[in-house]
Amino acid sequence: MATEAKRLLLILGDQLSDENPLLIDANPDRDTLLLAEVRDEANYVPHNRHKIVLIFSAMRHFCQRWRERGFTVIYREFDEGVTSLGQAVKAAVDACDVDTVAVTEPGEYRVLQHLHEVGENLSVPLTIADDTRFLASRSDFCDWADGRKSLRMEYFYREMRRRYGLLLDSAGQPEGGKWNYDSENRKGWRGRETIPARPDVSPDAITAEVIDEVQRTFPDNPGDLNAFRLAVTREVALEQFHWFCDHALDRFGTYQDALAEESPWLFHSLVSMYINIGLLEPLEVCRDVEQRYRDGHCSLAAAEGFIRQVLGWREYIRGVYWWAMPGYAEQNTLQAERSLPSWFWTGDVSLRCLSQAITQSLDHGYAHHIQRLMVIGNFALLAGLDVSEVCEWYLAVYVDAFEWVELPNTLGMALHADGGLMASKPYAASGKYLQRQGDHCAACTYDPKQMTGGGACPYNSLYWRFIDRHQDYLAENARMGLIVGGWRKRAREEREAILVWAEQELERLCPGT
Ligand code: FAD
Ligand code: DLZ
Repeated sequence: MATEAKRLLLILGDQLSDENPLLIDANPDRDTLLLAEVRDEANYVPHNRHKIVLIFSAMRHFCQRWRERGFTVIYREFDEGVTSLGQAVKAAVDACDVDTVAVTEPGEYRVLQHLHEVGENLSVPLTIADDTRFLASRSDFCDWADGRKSLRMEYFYREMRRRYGLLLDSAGQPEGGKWNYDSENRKGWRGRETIPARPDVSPDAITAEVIDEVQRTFPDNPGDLNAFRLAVTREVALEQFHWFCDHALDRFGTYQDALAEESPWLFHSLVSMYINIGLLEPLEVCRDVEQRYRDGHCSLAAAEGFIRQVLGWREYIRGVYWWAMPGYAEQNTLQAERSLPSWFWTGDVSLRCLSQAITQSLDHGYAHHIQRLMVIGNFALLAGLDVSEVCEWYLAVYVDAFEWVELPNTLGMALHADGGLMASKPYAASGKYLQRQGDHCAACTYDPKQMTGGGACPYNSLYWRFIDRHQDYLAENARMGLIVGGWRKRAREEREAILVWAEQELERLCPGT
């Protein structure tokens, strides 16, 4: 009988799942695992320290788990000075007797290119397996997207609901008669409900050691590690998710778009980073939430809202990334090139909602969707901040940020730099929207009702500057045409006063080009 090939299995820092296709049929007598904390991955953007601790500590726990299962695991710690994944693979191939190297397809185009190069220079073949942890494969998405005039998420989502049988009634129709309950999920925050306190996760000895190392090695990166409270194992991530289902899910939908002074997370799940690095599986969280609804623990709108984010948005975003890369990263439809102001790295800006969203992003590596899209992203869109610089900032500061998910959300959804491939109109809004969604304005020095003059909310004049600047482009858009028409009908003096004020505010807030 032919002997089976001995494999070196490279597990990347965001592939820490027992469902990793390489591990499904792994055999401790034949296979060696390799995990490596490497300089290139840790330094390609100034990652939030929470993210580095999360990944390194989760990698070390994963290593321990697989060693306990009897596997040989080669683990390279950061202070060994390994520069790249390729260097780690080459050293492991040289050190052990393996016939082949296997890796699951990485989440980022950059890393895929690197692995192809690594494969060309190895003495043994390197194979790249499909990442089966996503619910739509890359080719599923291409089949759906190719030839379509527009890639609206809603239609993709309906197909995914049918395919996975989620929230369907006995006739295979959408539960409750509608596919989407988004209209019930837009309530603003007026501080009238109690937001449950999040349970802390105490760092264990491994995490404490990683925190110490990361404090020393990355002194200038953002992130207040005194507040590190993330799960680093599947068991604890599951506990966190169940806490969300028990205590926040029922109000998740209602306040999904709300902005609250007193809480960075309101009723959000805080599970993106765990799903993205493999501690939780996307299908298991959707099925669990569906069961909560069927058991009467939450409304249909809450369950549908959550499932739409994971089964719909998350899969769709990943599909768009691979479908449109590498050209996608270069797009800049609105020619946004103003330098990112330095307060993006300090939070020291006078707009209350913006300062709060940026500060918590830097300190904790977390902001919820509306903060990312309508507070920070909206400001960057209106101010015309440089697309690459904004994308790099998002990639750096959030614990859940990997390019496959960060780039389409930032470049496409928030900055409209892809010319509306995903969104039917730019997510541009004035201070009125921010006031409706939350209670920051009451604590802010600016007045959302005022357009110009000291004390006027800068989002207002910047909004009209944006409309004016891009009026020819926006007039072509069915959903923006009326707004452009209204702007053009205003008296010339009124428009000029707003534009002069907007320019002055822009120069004050974002000096430079
Ligand atoms: P919840 O609000 O509780 O939502 C539940 C889950 O749905 C999330 O955990 C996530 O897995 C999924 N989800 C929701 N919206 C999206 C979306 N648009 N794309 C992908 N998944 C989604 N998400 C990331 O995981 N990484 C990123 O780097 C990232 N960058 C973003 C940048 C911008 C400009 C915007 C507008 C959104 C970005 N998102 C990103 C999507 C979303 O904001 C986060 O997934 C969410 O805020 C994470 O918090 P949560 O787990 O509490 O999510
Ligand atoms: C994000 C990250 C960091 C900070 N460090 C490592 C690392 O040292 N080793 C590793 O295997 N992966 C790391 N990662 C995750 C990779 O960058 C990730 O695989 C790519 O972002 C592809 O999604």
